Amino acid sequence: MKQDYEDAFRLVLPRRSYVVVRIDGRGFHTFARDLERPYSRRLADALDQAAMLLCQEMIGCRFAYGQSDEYSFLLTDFEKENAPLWFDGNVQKIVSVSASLFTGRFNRIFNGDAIAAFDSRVLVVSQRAEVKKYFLWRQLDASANSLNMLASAHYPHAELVGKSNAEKHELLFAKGVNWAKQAPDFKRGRVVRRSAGSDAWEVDLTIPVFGRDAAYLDALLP
Ligand SMILES: Nc1nc2c(ncn2[C@@H]2O[C@H](COP(=O)(O)OP(=O)(O)O)[C@@H](O)[C@H]2O)c(=O)[nH]1
Ligand SMILES: [Mg+2]
Repeated sequence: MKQDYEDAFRLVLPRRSYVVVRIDGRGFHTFARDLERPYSRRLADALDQAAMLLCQEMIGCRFAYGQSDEYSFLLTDFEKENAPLWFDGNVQKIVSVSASLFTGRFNRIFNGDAIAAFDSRVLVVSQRAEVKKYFLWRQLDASANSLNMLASAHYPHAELVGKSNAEKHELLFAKGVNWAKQAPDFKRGRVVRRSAGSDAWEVDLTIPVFGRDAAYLDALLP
């Protein structure tokens, strides 16, 4: 049974690569409908707590970056000879256990009426420069999401369709709202990383714009 059926779907990650695991809330457009707009601290805090648990649990986790309803985790196994890879790189284990741990912790902390679900996917990136680009890409998405959330808290959807980012900034300005003055983590996202000189994990709520301060990601990436 194992050979004929289970092993046929056994997919294993290559060794000594950068591995990204991304968790994303399922249907959060609906789940978050009644939450604080434009930005919910309750939602962000529960996501951060769930991400901290995964950072502790995932072997080889270096840091995690989160925004909106998602968190991306970077895993590596090449800093030491014979460093282990989480679940020996078994993809089905990695995606299912990461999603279930994250989902369990999130729901316990968030303590809502509806059950939130999260999907998980795994990506393999061979080049360090491409890993940087991946996190730049997620942060660009964070800023775009953040502006859209702010704009839709002040204008009906119909008035925003087809508007450029510059036009959204102007519309907000007309109501005395300035996106630049929002909390830094709601504009740029958050990072879970090891505290300096300790094994404990902490959330950094004041991360820079990755594209402007290259040193920040550089220090996090092996
Ligand atoms: N009210 C509120 N909603 C949020 C917040 N952060 C994320 N969301 C919602 O979460 C959705 C996440 O987008 P996405 O993953 O693309 O859509 P999904 O497929 O519906 O989960 C956004 O469209 C928002 O509706 C927040 O801070 N407050
Ligand atoms: Mg989602």
